[in-house]
Amino acid sequence: MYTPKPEHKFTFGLWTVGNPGRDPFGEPTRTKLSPTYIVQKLAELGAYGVNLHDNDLVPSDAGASERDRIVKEFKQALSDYGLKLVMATTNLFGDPVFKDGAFTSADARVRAYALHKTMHAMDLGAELGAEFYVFWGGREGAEVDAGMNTLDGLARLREALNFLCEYNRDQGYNFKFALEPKPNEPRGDIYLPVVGAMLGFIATLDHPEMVGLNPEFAHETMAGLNFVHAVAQAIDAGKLFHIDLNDQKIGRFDQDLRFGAENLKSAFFLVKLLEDSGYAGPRHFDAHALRTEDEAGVWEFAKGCMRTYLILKEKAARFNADPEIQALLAAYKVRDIALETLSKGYTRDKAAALKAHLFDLPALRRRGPGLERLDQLTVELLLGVR
Ligand code: GLT
Ligand code: MN
Ligand code: MN
Repeated sequence: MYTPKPEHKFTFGLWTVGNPGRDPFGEPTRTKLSPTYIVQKLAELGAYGVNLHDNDLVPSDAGASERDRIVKEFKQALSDYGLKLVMATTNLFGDPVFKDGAFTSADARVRAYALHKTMHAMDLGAELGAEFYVFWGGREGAEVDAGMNTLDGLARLREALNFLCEYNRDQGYNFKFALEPKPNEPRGDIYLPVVGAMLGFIATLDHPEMVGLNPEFAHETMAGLNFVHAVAQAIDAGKLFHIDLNDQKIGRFDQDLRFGAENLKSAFFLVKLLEDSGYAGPRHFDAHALRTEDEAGVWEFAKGCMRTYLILKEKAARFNADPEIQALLAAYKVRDIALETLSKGYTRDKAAALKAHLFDLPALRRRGPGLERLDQLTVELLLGVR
């Protein structure tokens, strides 16, 4: 029941299970795993697909023939093990050239190079069959505002995405673009820091229909925000294209913990939201094993992410089938057909009738909605005693 299968659409980035455990204070603790080995292992564990940055696969100094050899070998591994390349993205953060931004850099040469690198990376993603193209603006931000770059930066980001949407159309790639917000790290402040900000920005693009979101659990959580609410807003806007699942303690550096490792209740409501809303996209675990772990720990980490998701999915189904929980929910959602009819679909008559209506305010003030009981039952369900 908790065995991952490709139909569950679980994916991992090459950089996630391939993370060697480097941090700002210490050297790697694990040896590098080759992309083809990662493909083999993920397929064995029941994943659906794999994701990559251009340079996760092709080193930045590789020549054309070296690139073609690597890509051919990787394609072969995908077909041998039956794994899909689901999402591709560009590394616009590692090279020092991007230290003050890529698409939003104040330097026109850097901006042009960011477009050049992204178009080549889109070609790579298309060649490998990716459906989604992610834009995480890790370096698109600032530590100081003395450069007065924010307003210009937003205009430049818009220009770059408009350019790349046209490239996407012109080449017939049909990628779904997914923008990934993050409040900070590696920059002191990153532009468009949260889901809502990104949604507002997408509406200003030339092809808003081509562009959606790739929200990440850790990123809203770092800022102390409610990730489940952010995802709900993305779904409501029809913009949940892709999702990065992981975990995070509030107010810390970006920890990218195993899914469900920290905020189990939020993870539960997130899985319930994804499943109940009919989200059909990939479930990407953008996380990595603890730096303490060896390779065996890496695969335990990957199995744990998928298993926890499936356990929470089963808990969500139980929640939906639990008669007492459902009765409490029905009582919580008070119906009043006459008032509901008056409250939607404006007419002058309805407005006049509503204005004249007498409400039993003392009764409304007295009523408790029953959330304590409902939440306790949820906790008991999660703790396995229900
Ligand atoms: C990087 C970042 C992630 C992004 C990846 C895509 S790279 O690991 O922390 O949140 O999703 O560029
Ligand atoms: Mn991410
Ligand atoms: Mn992260």
